[in-house]
Amino acid sequence: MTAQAHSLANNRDTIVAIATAPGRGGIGIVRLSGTDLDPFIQGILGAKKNLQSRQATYSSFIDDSGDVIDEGVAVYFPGPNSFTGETVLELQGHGGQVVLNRLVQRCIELGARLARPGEFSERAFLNDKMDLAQAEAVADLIDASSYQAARSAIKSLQGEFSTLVTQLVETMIQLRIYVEAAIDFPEEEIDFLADENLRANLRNLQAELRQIMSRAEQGSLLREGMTLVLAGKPNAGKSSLLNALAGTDTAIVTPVAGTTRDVLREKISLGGLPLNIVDTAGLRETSDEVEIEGVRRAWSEIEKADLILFVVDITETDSPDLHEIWPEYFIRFPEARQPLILVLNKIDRCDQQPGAVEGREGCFALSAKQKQGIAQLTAHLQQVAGYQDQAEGVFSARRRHLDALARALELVSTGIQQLEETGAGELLAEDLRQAQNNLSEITGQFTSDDLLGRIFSSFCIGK
Ligand SMILES: Nc1nc2c(ncn2[C@@H]2O[C@H](COP(=O)(O)OP(=O)(O)OP(=O)(O)O)[C@@H](O)[C@H]2O)c(=O)[nH]1
Ligand SMILES: [Mg+2]
Repeated sequence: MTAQAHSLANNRDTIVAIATAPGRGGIGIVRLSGTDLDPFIQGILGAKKNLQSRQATYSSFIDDSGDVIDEGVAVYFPGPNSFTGETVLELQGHGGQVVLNRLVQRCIELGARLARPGEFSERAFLNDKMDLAQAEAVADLIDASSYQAARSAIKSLQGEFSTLVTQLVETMIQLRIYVEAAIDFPEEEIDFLADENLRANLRNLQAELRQIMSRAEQGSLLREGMTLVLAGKPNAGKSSLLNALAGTDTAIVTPVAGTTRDVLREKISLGGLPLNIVDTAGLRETSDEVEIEGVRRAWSEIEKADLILFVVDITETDSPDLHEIWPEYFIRFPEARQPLILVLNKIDRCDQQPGAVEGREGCFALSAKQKQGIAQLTAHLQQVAGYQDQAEGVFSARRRHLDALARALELVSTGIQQLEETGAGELLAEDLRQAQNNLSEITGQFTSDDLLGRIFSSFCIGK
């Protein structure tokens, strides 16, 4: 199925939206996209201006009674040479909300309708201006919270990811042709399925899928970051550690046990790795109503964490064993698989060295107050996350891409196994067919309208 074959609703309408960020700015842009923009050019720029393709034309923007709403520059992109592939008009005026809203209102009077979130990108996709992974990269580039994330998004936008995926799909098609021919012509002299080349090609395909996955995983990590929850008994120093990691005084720190009650969130970047740190109320039995709620929320955050730092006061803890120190966790989540790090805090009060504790897996010593061992912890967290700074060839990727790659890899692996164990070409052919469909979902070659709707609606308006 080609992109155009998708029938998303209402894509004949002229759509309009403010393309610049809300708030005040030197310039504000209203963008229109549709098949025929002449009525808008006449209605807003006055008598039909002789707009040159992709050139700026200075003009007044007028309302229905000829009053001037604003003065600015109109840029005209006749289709198909535009972002959406349709005819696009950009009205660049002054960046005030009232002025911009009036311009949008004027466009609506003239027959346009407000664009849905992501609708400009959706049209670009439907008109084959970009594939789905690229359209998502536009959103990721805009949302990037670090230089590294932006760099990986621009790579995807330029098509690096899509090209690799398309090449893999091509390889799969070649293999399918070969395998299906072997099934259809079993009377041939040569046993195609026993051919060493076929096996070698399948293994190559498997290796390439693995490699793309690891690059995409890095990209997804950069995009989404990890959620790290600080948990522990009251006064262990969780809030102090949040402040030390964030380098700010976000959380209140006092010697009173039970200081933190609300869940506190701080988004930080550890040398390019985005991390959502969550500070929670100290876990204990209590009759204080507010604190009970705080503890309940703490457990709910613990459940959702990608990584847990369990903080203890080293002067009050002799056991090195988390099972002994924090049995409640293992009782509540008997099958918990989150990485868990035991942080021995307050080493300034004993003679423990900062850093990973020798001979004790997943145990880390530091002083949140004196900021000893924080840099080592940061490096350790990057390592746990599998983050490589300066990693070349990382492209932005989403959960949905990783899932599709993982399913394709699994299918190819089962196919290889089928072939080796039973020599069954039919099963291999079916696995390859499904693997190909999964990969094609990434670029949008094979995607349901439902999925498309969900993807584009998560974009912002005007994009
Ligand atoms: N000596 C020393 N004191 C610390 C250290 N970290 C925290 N403290 C002190 O321990 C007390 C409690 O610190 P908090 O960071 O509020 O502890 P918490 O775990 O957030 O406590 P609750 O919010 O009550 O659960 C404060 O008096 C801190 O100054 C440390 O590394 N060394
Ligand atoms: Mg606290």
